[in-house]
This record gives sequence, C-alpha cells and structure tokens, in this order.
Amino acid sequence: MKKNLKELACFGGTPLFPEPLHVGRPNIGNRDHLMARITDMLDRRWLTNDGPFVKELEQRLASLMGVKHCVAMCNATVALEITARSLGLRGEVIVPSFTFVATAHALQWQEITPVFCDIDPVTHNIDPRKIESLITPRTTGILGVHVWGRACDVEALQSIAERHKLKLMFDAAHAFACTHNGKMVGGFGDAEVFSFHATKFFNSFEGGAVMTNNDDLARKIREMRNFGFAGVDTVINVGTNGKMSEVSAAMGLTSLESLDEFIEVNRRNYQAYAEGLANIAGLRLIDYDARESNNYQYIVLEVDESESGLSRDELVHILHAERILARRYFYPGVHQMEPYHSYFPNARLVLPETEKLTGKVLQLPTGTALSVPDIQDICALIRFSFENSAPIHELLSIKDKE
Ligand code: T4K
Repeated sequence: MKKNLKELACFGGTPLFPEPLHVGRPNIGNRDHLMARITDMLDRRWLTNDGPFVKELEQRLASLMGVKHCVAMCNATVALEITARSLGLRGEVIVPSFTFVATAHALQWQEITPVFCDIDPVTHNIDPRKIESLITPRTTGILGVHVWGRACDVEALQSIAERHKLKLMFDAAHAFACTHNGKMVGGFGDAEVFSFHATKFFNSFEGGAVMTNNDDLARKIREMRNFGFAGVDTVINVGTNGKMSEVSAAMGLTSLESLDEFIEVNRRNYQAYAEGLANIAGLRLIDYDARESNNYQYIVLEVDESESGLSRDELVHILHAERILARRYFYPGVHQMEPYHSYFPNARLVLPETEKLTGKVLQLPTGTALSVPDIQDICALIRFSFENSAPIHELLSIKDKE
C-alpha cells in the first residue's frame, strides 16, 4: 500500500505489481479437456471446413442462446462483413462511434458508409432518440452494439427499423451469455454477431459466430462463409473464407464447459471493485442490472476531472507505472480514426456524448487471471490517487514540462 507520493511508481517508487496486469487476459478452461480434443482432432485428420467440433459448437451455442441458427466464423469482423452483405446492406448504415473500430470497418470494407449516431451517456449504447434524424433515402440498416454486454434498447431500435423498413443487426461481441428482459442476447434483430477473440469473456483463440432465426439468411451466411459454394462444385455467389478451424472450436467447446466458473469469477471481481471504489468523488464504476444475466467482463470507470481533480489520462499514467495496464477503450471514438475522420471531419459536432465519454472512460483488468487481493490493491492505489489528486496533478504537470 502506498503511503506517500514518492512511493508512486510514476514518481520513482517501486511498481505495485512485479508483472503487468492486462485488460483482456484470456479465460482458459480445462487444459486436459482441450488437449484431449486436440488429440482427437489430429487422430481424425479433420482440421477445418465444417468439422465435427465446429458443428458441435454451433449446436451448443444455438441451444444456449435459444436461436434457430448459429454459424461459427473465423472472427467477428468477418462475421459482421458477411452478415451485412447477406442482409443486402448498402448505401448507409447507422452505427455508434463508441465501439471498437471493427464495427465500422466491417461496413466500410464493403463500401457501405457508416453513419455515426450519438450514444446515451448512461447506457453507453446507441441512442434511439437520435437515429431518425440520420435516416436518408440511402439508409438500409441499423447496426447496434451491446457495449460492455449491456443490451441496447432493442425494442426502440426494432420499432424504428420496422417503421423505416430497415434491417437491424447487432454487434454482440461483448454480450456472450447476457440477457435483455430475461431473454438471451443472440435472438434480437435480423442477426447478432459475437466475437470469441482471446480477450473476450468466451474465447476460441480467434473466432466468432452469427446467430439468427431466419432460415434463408442462415443459408446465405453459410454459403458466403465458404466462398459462395452451395454444393461440391457449385458456386452461386461471391463468398469469402470465414470458416472457423477445428482447433478454435475445440477451445470454444472447452471454454463453454467453464462458463459458470468464468461468470462467477468475473462477478466476484466486479463486486470487489465495487466495494473498493465506492464513494470516490468524480469516479463512477458502471453498473450491471442484477435482474439480468451478465458476464461482468468489463470493469469500466468514468473519471470526471472537474469533480476529482485528476483526469482519466493522469489516472491511466499512474496505473501503467504500477504495471496495471488499464485501457482507454473506446478512445478516441471511431469517428476520430481514419478514414472516418477525413470523410466526416465535423462528426464530433453531432456526437457530443460520445466525445465526452471517450475522454473519461477507462477499463481495468479482470477475469480468471486476477485475484481479489490484487483488486483490493488496485482499488487502494486508485483511492490514494484521488485522495491526493491536487499534489499528484501538480507533480505530473511539472514532470510533463521537464
Ligand atoms: N466489435 C467489438 C465491439 C469488439 O470489441 C471487437 C473486438 C470486434 C467487434 C471484432 O472482433 P474480432 O474480429 O476480434 O473477433 C482487442 C482485440 O483484438 C479485439 O478482438 C477486441 N474487440 C478489442 C476490444 O481488443 P487490441 O488491439 O486492443 O488488442 P491488444 O493486442 O492490445 O490486446 C488487448 C490486451 O489483452 C493487451 O493488454 C494484451 C492482452 N492479451 C491479448 C491477447 C490477444 C493477452 O493477455 N493475451 C492475449 O492472447 O484489440
């Protein structure tokens, strides 16, 4: 525990942790089960192309999410691209800027223009009240993102989509095993896309999946995932290679066995953070609705500098020096990244809430690689930093000038 400012690593003290603590450290399930699956796979000599592990994973996930179809993919970015294309999206699609850049890139890659919509400052999700003014004759769809696993206002988005005859898809990369009004995310809109990247709550090394209840759409997505093949020698459409490999599916099946444990650890960690960070002026830990199922994968703080005396970036600087590698997800907002910034140089004027949030949000480490005592140490460090915000702020600005 730090007792005076000189003990802070950013001012020359010893870092709190000997090894870096990462945001996005993978959750790893039972190694023996994974190795046994990999041995089976090698014995079978079936390594990819709709193999038995991929089929089993698809069935299990469809049943977990209560949807008719799950199509496993190599990653969520390609899954988003294939879904947008299979839905016939073109022209403009309305999307939040407060997301990972892949959401917008998946559209732009196909020359569909992402039109950025502002967010609700409380939920961090796309604000349905701001969508209709962005709809033009070129708009073909809405792509919502369930940020931090907290579902979008699905009903409001559905009603706008129906009124304007738009397709509705979701980037559910964060929302594995999360519910909305008690219903598992996966079955909303025309389709939902999940990421199983190593840093996600549920991982298959790299991977993703599309969930849909639409038979025709599922068939198209399957064909497009496999170069547009509809039979051994028959290609009926432009396709790509979006296939999940067997080794990824083996990891996915193994992760699935430990789902309850991963949730329990994340929930325990979230509670430890909530207790450790309670009542710090200018600091807010985002909350999760206890009536819903949550994966608690994201420990997200908002720093209000005017109240706390310390900026988000100063806090990140302090944490990094102590080897706590907090991340500024999502910063600086997709509209500030290229090519979008050049295409829409004034986008920030219509995204005031996104601009505010990207300046004050940060993520802390969690997951099965972290212990509660580690979290208590992190919280004590943060509390110490805020209690001493004025001298720390001054010393950091002097250091900056040197
Ligand atoms: N939509 C949303 C809303 C998303 O968040 C994402 C992905 C996507 C779509 C696209 O999904 P995929 O196509 O990836 O399936 C990372 C991930 O690469 C990316 O998947 C994720 N979102 C994004 C939020 O984070 P980076 O560039 O920040 O990753 P990187 O390499 O800096 O790693 C993050 C931290 O995790 C580091 O501190 C190191 C640690 N880490 C990472 C890996 C891969 C580990 O400890 N072990 C590991 O194996 O993008």
